[in-house]
Amino acid sequence: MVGHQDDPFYGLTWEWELGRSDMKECSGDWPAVMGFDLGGIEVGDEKNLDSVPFTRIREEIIAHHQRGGIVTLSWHPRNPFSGGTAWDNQDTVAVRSTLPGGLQHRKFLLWMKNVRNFLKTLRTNNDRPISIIFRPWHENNGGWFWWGSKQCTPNEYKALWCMLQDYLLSEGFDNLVWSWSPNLGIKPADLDAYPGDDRVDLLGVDAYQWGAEQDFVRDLESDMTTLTTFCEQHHKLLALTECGLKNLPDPTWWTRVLKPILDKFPICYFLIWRNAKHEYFGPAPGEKNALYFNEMIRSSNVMMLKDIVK
Ligand code: BMA
Repeated sequence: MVGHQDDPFYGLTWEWELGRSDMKECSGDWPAVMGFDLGGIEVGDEKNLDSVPFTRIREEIIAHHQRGGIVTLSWHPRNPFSGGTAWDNQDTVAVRSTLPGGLQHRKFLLWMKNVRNFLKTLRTNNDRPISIIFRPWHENNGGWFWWGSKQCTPNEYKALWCMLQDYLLSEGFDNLVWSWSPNLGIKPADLDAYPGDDRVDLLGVDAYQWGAEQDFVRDLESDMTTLTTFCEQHHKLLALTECGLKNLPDPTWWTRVLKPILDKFPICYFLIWRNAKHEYFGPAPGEKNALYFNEMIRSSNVMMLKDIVK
């Protein structure tokens, strides 16, 4: 399945217009999967870290579910220790501070409650909870978030994961598909932070082509090989939980670079990152890459919304 982050909120040439989507406008269909982010919900903000009102996020989650689509949520919470952003990676105490006995534990309980309160409102028109692929604490093997592997130990990371999960489970959420996704370049030691078979349903990797194409291909094939084996052995779902080539300098990237890799692995979706003006990752009408995107989605193993709604 094809996914797109923040698909219905903004595109290359527009913002906040209802009913629009760059992907739909160049392909005729919605992505099968839509990704949204909860960053900012923890402190009671009305808009998320990318200026999307949470009321809009709720409406689009419900709309996408009602049309038969799949929703995935990430969360880039602020640094509970410093008050900085999720990228405030200067200290090595932030994770520990959230845990029971930690200085920020009480504050973090409130933050989790704000997440809970939002998740509780994600219900169908006939009042049933909407299934969500929930993907907190991602890219932890990088050193850029306060929950990164340079910022906390694997045990602290797992304690953070479990605290959030146990809280939401105790609040009755049985509609969350728990997704764990390190960043491209997975090393054996990174699996020390894997929260456990009883705590993860779907594994993935976040993989962008920032540098040379051959490095991206080599690294993604290597990580996907590792994860495919892991998922087979542990009976988990596999996805490419974030991906993209920023601003698509090579319009043929979809069919020439990405698709041949995807074809080799049993992934259930790939989530293309957002189309913001200063950095876009998906196709848009009038862009040359849209031709190649459309060619990619014409393949029988690539599914947009209409392909999954029968
Ligand atoms: C990053 C960038 C940021 C954005 C963040 C959360 O990859 O796109 O601009 O704030 O994701 O969506």
